[in-house]
Amino acid sequence: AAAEASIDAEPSPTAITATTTALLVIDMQRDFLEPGGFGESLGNDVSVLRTAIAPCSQLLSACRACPGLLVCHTREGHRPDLSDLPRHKLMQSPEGKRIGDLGPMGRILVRGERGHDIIPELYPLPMEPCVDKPGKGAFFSTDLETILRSRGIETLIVCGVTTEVCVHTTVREANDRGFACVVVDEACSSFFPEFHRVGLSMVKAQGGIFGKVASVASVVRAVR
Ligand code: TIU
Repeated sequence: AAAEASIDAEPSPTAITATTTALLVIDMQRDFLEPGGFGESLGNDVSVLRTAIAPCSQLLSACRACPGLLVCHTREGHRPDLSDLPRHKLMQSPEGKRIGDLGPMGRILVRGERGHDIIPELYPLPMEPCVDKPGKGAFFSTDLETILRSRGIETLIVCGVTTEVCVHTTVREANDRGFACVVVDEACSSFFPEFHRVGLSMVKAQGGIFGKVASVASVVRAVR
């Protein structure tokens, strides 16, 4: 298992050590991946996001099998009293389908509801931290940085949804905080395939301005 290994990434390889590396699985929640949730309430077809599930599952299995490698999950959502919900975010969805409204999976994007939780295929194990975040970035208003620093994490392998929103925002936040990021192409997805493609191009342009991009296969090879 990756005592020291290299991920074949673009624009250049990334050296990793298992004990200073974390897999960060972003927002693989029913609210984004199943009909009747937050993603659909914003006018999106959720089916395209589901292409990321199998690749995320492959990554998760490989990383769980790598001794010392931290697996961490995030969920976007709000307090039941909606006291952490900005008004503009509330007003983004049409009336009746707003955050906090009752949908087929419970109250939309509210913590503790069925729709807010991680899909069963990728459900966190008891010892895997799951960070609840009110925003798009996983560092804003959360203890993710504390969790990563206390473990001495230096590199993040990032997957989840959506590429240009929560994945991008999180990677930008992480990069500025000194974490090297590797975004895993097929294990991320967007409601807009073009945004996925261009989003990843943005990450790896200019010598890797926010991070690097790798395939599932190259990450699996490195952690084996
Ligand atoms: N998790 C995440 O990306 N939240 C979003 O709201 N994404 C959209 O693309 N709307």
